[in-house]
Amino acid sequence: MAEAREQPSDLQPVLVVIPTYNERDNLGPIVARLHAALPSVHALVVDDGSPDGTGDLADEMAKADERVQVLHRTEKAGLGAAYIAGFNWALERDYAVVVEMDADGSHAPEDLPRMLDALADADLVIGSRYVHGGQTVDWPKSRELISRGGNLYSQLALGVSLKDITAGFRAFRRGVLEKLELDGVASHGYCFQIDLAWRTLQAGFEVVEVPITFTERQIGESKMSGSIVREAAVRVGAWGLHHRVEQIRRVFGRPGSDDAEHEQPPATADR
Ligand SMILES: Nc1nc2c(ncn2[C@@H]2O[C@H](COP(=O)(O)OP(=O)(O)OP(=O)(O)O)[C@@H](O)[C@H]2O)c(=O)[nH]1
Ligand SMILES: [Mg+2]
Repeated sequence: MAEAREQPSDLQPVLVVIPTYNERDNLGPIVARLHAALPSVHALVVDDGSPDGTGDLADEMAKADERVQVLHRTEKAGLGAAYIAGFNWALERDYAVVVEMDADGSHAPEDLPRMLDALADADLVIGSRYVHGGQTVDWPKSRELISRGGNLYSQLALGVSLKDITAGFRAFRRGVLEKLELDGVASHGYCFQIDLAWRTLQAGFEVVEVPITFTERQIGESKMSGSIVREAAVRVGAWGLHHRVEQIRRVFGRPGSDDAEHEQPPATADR
């Protein structure tokens, strides 16, 4: 169990964004664990009108604890859109660090203090299942295969060495989110995670992976689907192709035009 402690002053205050869709049974326990591990962090629940009343529960929690805030959105618009809304909410306030964390218990809040420590020497810290010391618990082999396949595909397509670019447990320094053009991010499912990591690397920021223990959700339903996998495959392939074309253009002294891939952030660094 991680001990409760304070973060360096330039890494405070911290906002943990928790997107929810039908997580009524998971939300209370995960926020309690978060505050046991890190009493001073704030949590923002971004709920997309969950039919099971997760949003109402979040309101009750917010009433009882000033560290909890809620952002209600009217319809299920995907994980990516929920995070972008949460990031914009954070940037309108004075948060120095913004964390992504699932509500389903897969991301252990007890791992977060180590991740925030690593942020002292990084701009983005990714909680990684696939670096030394990282692990998955109770995850069906089929899901791990999709996850590992998605990572290998991303490594090959984008030429990055991150071991877990699809991971959704992350801590960003505020400056990263300010620099990335968040309104141009259209990815929905776990492609959103690849998208943000890729944009962060392209902008020249330091990205570090810290080992975590990822545990299969115990309660509730996964929102993972075939269309989420297809979205990632198509988009990541297109980004990789665009990146390679830009590299070739640079070698031959012909800087590319901006209209080649309208969603692509400008490449300011080669990683
Ligand atoms: N606000 C909002 N939250 C969502 C949406 N889709 C998923 N989430 C939340 O995002 C987090 C991750 O979703 P999961 O269904 O666990 O998806 P996953 O972690 O990729 O898949 P599993 O590994 O199967 O759990 C959970 O807290 C969900 O409740 C959405 O459309 N809107
Ligand atoms: Mg999950």
